[in-house]
Amino acid sequence: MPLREHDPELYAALERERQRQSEGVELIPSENYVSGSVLEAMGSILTNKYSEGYPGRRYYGGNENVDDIERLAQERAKQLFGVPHANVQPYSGSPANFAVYFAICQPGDPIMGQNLPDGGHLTHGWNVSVSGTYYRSVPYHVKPDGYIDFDEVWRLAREHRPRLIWCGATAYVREFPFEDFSKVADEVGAYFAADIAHIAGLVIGGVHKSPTLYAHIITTTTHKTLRGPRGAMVMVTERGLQKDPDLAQKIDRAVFPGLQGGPHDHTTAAIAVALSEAMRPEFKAYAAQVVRNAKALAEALMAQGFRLVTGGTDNHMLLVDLTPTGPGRGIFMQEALDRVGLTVNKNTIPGEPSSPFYPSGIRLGTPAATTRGMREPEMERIAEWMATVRDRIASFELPKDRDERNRVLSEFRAAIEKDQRLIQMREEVREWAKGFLVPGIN
Ligand code: DSN
Repeated sequence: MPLREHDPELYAALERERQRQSEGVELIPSENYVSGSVLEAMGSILTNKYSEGYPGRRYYGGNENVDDIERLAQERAKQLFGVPHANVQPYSGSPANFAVYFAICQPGDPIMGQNLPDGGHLTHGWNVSVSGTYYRSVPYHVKPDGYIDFDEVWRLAREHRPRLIWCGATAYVREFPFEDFSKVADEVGAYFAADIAHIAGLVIGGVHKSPTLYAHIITTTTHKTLRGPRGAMVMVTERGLQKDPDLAQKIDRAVFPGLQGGPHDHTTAAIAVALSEAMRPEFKAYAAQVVRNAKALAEALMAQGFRLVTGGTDNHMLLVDLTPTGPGRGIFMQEALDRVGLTVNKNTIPGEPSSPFYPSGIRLGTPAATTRGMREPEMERIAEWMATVRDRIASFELPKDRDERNRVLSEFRAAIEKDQRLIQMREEVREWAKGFLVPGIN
């Protein structure tokens, strides 16, 4: 029975989301639209199977087809990233990173990663995460100009002799200095893990330096610029095997049985499909356009008077510093842009003067819009809309006092609901966005 008839309530919500995804512009840099083929693999009967173990070494019968599928995904990952070992089973990025800790660290070991409010990831040692509580986290920071403070990285590494150093972030707009990190790791005897979740598709596309020659371990999600299903991989490089010949087995044991049970075979299949898509020449062209669009959007936003962290971007992402109009304004901008169908996320900026929940910036990126075929002229249009939205909400300031803040936020939400220019803009965005096909939907 079709889902529409089988579960109309759920179907209606799904339809609303389908509409939201096609009638707005997705600018969250960690999101993308997968192909119809990836969706087909993801929604397949493989979800019915249990497959604890690895190809040829399972704890359940009936895995001959799943073995073939998982081997395909592994081989494609190895070929694309030029690594000798790939584990494609982690459920998502955070479990992939925890597998790295479980494979090579003991509780209490010093570890280094980019500080969360400076753009780093929760799992790289932030204090509310297991990574910052079971291990002794020594975070490094970005300088006021937004670039990684490499003098600090050297100083902290020499002082604390970390077991593991992470390079990778969720809000960093410049090329990662993988080679420099490998020098630091070598000098202090640390493992060097590159978390390329955000930029994996750019690495494959040749528009961001690859960490393969420098890192011992590479982790990545598969659903961001890589344009696959929600999932992740942990890869071990030749360098990693030179440092520790057992590293691949340690990673595999950490993923299963260390942290996980049965792999999600439907996700493994969809990862294999996405990796095959990433091997095609069109994917290189896509990755290059993602970066061109990000640079065009950066230029257009700056021309509209926005201030960007580091003054631009090298990758798919932009970080807008809204402090010239007051601290903590990320929430106003995110919600007002949502109102007109432009989806971004509020984000901290270097030296954040407010708080992570009420940060002073917004983060945006071009992977999803580029998948829909948007190009440089469309980036200019988006920047114009963003500038108008900024000007419409310029009178709202975020109070420090909680009750006062709630009052202002209520007033703000009521104001953007009835602002005639924003209502009109919602229709403009809707009509315009519908002209760009969404894979898997149109
Ligand atoms: N949630 C991801 C992102 O948006 O960058 C990081 O885990």
